[in-house]
Amino acid sequence: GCNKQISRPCATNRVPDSVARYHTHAVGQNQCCSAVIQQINSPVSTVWSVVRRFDNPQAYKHFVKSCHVVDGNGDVGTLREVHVISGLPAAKSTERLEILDDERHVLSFSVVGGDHRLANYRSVTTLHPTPTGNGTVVVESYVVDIPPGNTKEETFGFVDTIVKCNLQSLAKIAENKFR
Ligand code: A9S
Repeated sequence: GCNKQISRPCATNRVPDSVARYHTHAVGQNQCCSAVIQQINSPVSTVWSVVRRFDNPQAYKHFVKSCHVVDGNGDVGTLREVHVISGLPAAKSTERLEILDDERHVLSFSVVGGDHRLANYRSVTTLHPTPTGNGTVVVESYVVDIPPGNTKEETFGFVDTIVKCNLQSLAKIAENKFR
């Protein structure tokens, strides 16, 4: 079978080219890719202090019950095992840190295992200061296989909802951090 990959920026028409380049994914024929954008009324340094903790996603991801680093010490290649709350069609996910750039504020991870249906999930999260410097724009894009039996629209619907929840929770936490 043919599984041609095309590289395209994923739903990031509203961001500048300098940002879109981090959100350009190789997307196979049975995959889909999308992006969620969230404005936060807190500086990049504050938001980054939460996002950069690959070992502590439960700080803002409500679906995460617990997380254990199973290999590595925080560098690229570090593996974490995430256990999720009940009620989701999954119990755990094994994830690999792909990018951690403290200067450009870029974090990326990929899903390498688990008992869920989001095979080959990979996301990239970038933070950008608003013109005043008092705020942050978060862009989170992802690419994932469309699970057998699901449509592209169902896949977007499911994943976009989770990512939006995570970023809204991130905004709440970052905005309350130093108050
Ligand atoms: O954790 C993230 O940043 C984003 C997503 C979409 C995570 C999804 C998830 O962890 C569940 C919440 C358990 C849902 C995975 C990998 C699979 C699911 O089915």
